[in-house]
Amino acid sequence: RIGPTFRTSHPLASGPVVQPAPTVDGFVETFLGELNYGQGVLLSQSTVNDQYLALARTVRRYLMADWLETGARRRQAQQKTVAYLSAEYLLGRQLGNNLLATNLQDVADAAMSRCGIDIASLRAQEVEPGLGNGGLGRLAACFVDSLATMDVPCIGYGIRYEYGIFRQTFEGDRQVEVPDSWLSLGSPWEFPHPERQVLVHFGGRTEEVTDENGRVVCRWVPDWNVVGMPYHYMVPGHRNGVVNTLRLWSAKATQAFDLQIFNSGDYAEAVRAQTFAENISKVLYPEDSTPQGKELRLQQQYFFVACSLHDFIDNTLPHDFDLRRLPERLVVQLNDTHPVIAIPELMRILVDRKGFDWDEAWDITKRCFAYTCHTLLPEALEVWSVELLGRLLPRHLEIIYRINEEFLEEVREAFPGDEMLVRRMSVIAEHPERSVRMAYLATVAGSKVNGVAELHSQLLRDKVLPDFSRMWPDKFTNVTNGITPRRFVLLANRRLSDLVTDTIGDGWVTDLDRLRELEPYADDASFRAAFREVKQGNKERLAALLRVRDGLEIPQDSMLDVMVKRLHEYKRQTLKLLHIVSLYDDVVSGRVAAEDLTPRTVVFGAKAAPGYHLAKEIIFLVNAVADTVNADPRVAGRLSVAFPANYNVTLAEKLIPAADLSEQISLAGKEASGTGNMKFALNGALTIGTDDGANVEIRRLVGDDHFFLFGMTEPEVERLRPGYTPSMYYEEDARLRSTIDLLASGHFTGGDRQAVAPVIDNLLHQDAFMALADFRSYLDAQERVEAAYADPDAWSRSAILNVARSGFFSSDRSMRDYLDRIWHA
Ligand code: 4GP
Repeated sequence: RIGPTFRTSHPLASGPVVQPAPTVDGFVETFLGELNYGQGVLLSQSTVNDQYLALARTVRRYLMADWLETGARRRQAQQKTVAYLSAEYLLGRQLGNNLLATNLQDVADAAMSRCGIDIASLRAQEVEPGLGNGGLGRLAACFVDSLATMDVPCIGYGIRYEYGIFRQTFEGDRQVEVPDSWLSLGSPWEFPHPERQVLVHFGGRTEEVTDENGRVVCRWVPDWNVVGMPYHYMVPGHRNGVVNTLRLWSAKATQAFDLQIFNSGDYAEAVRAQTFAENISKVLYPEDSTPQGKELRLQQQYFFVACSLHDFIDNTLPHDFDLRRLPERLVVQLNDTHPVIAIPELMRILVDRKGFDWDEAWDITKRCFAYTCHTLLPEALEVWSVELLGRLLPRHLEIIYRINEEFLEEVREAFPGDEMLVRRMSVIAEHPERSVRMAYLATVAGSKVNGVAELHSQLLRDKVLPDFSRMWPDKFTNVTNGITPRRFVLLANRRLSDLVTDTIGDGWVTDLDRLRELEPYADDASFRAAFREVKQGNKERLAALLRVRDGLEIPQDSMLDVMVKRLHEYKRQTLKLLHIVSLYDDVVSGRVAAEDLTPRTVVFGAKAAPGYHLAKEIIFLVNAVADTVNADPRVAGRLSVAFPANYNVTLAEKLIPAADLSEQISLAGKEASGTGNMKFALNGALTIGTDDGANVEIRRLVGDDHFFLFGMTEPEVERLRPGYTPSMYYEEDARLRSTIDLLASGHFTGGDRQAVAPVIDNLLHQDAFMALADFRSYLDAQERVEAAYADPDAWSRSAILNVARSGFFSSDRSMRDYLDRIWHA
């Protein structure tokens, strides 16, 4: 057990921790101390990296007292704790956020300039921890921020990947992935805790033995293990004295190397076991909405889940805690299926290690878990082959079998005589290979199952898990996603924040519904002018950044039209591309005079999973079109396309506040929620979007007049699906035909028709996400956008109303919904 080993009556032993003075003098003194004593350098000799590390450690000091105090208070109070289990946290840079949380921005600016340092260069030095792929990982980061701001006891558990999401570069317009060594220059925000290490087992077999009470019990005899080493990260609430903890696990070998083999000279063999073990937390799988059935991935999942449950049960609860009361103290939120192996793990802990009988253990387990689903793509629902799961976790497979057996008995009782139903609902799929359906396991065991937007939750009930929702209607609920206004408005958009605060006060930062108070100002000409100035300032900031970061020129007086998200067919970057080509085609074919085109700059940001071939072809094509369009004098000043590489949280913070138009154009029924859509609306962009995910709720809140809706609805998509023939749209729509012909001609690829064939062939002959069917409607909506943009006053009025009416999308509200509907914490 881990507990205090140090006993003294000295009054300072149990705090309070002395915090440096929040003054410029106090800050300078602490900073120089960190530089001298932490980095071991003098200011005059220090590098930018030294200074960044010292600055980060200085900021840390201002959080430390609150962190220790929050921990002590939580231990005392013994409240129910939310364990948020997530394989991904896409945190973004920490320095700016932590300066904001401590309200030290201005002090730090002044302190650095007193030291002759440009703080902007230190901010730029931080490499963001990209420990996630996209929406799901960023959502987890927003949620832990909100929970700290709301003072909810929460521990975020996850994996400390040594390499996060790859760094994207372009070579010859094609995506090339470079490892993201985010730790290489030091990581000042983490605290390793080797004394809290956990041993995690894998492999082997199970056997039955008789315990000391004469009962026959099952025992797992594993054949290898690794050590989980926790790193703690501070999660500060917004200026409320609360600092929660994010605990990320790193895998280490139990033995660094075999000395005997080393001495015999076989160095590679001597460290083989170490390399093998440490591979577990080496790298994030760069997949988004498409899990990979890889052994290492299952190892990662079990690894962090086993560490986390052990950490909570054995190292966080009081040692004499009565585990029958576990559901009063713990609720585990499963962020998608990645941590679902926690369910049999808790059963194993309770039955095999703590001696509970099965029924009691199952009752406890069911009350501890809840599951969030983040997708509607059937191929994205994780399954693990029985062969693999049994080989890696033989005891867990046995437990899953028994859970399933008892569950199917329940199904038979509830719906007698329906063996088809039993087969459909079984946690074990028989085809194409015997495997465990992790979403089903989560649904069987979870006390609640939620989708992430109203439409998604409805489709989850009706389409993805219909049998389960018939059996347990009350188990299903919705919690619409949200985003933290701290990072995505206050930090990312200081100009807008100042304007809002000057107008309605600063209460909105932790009570985002108060943005409603801005509504009357939409009709105030001077407010609208100030709002436009904010947008213009943000555009200039973006232009300056992209010039330096990517060598890209963003024309100033043009509509900034932004599509940033993972590259996925269902999100339909190709539809946006068709739109660009059609505008370009209009001009070069002479149908439209260039002067009649609304000046527009389209910005893309997107990473493709390295193994997703078609997505990478789409990236290539976007780049090729961008090159041609940007170089063509016929559209100069009217149409340009920018595709900065390596879209990440840091870039999002600069891009989103500058946007005029937000592209949310997925095929209806495919995007579970989206969260980028919320960030844009809150920063005063208007949305052009389909009736999908949270777009539905955004449109309802901001109003039809301030949202550009297009495309089929989900039921229309389903009706069209059988026999869908994309080439028909090509034949029948001259504008579409001309657009596709121009693309296919090789005009954008130096005459190379082969280079465009993969995307064009797919569109014409498959088009699984029906871009061609929605093309016409999309173009019409874009024309409405142009007409609206031509009236700056009306446009800014709409933009202001978007801000004022989007307060619902605060992740603070999402957390309240989780608390009310699921956690009851
Ligand atoms: C994403 C969904 O695609 C997105 O609609 C949603 O907003 C987000 O989760 C958060 O709920 N899914 C993933 C994934 O990122 O990896 O499945």
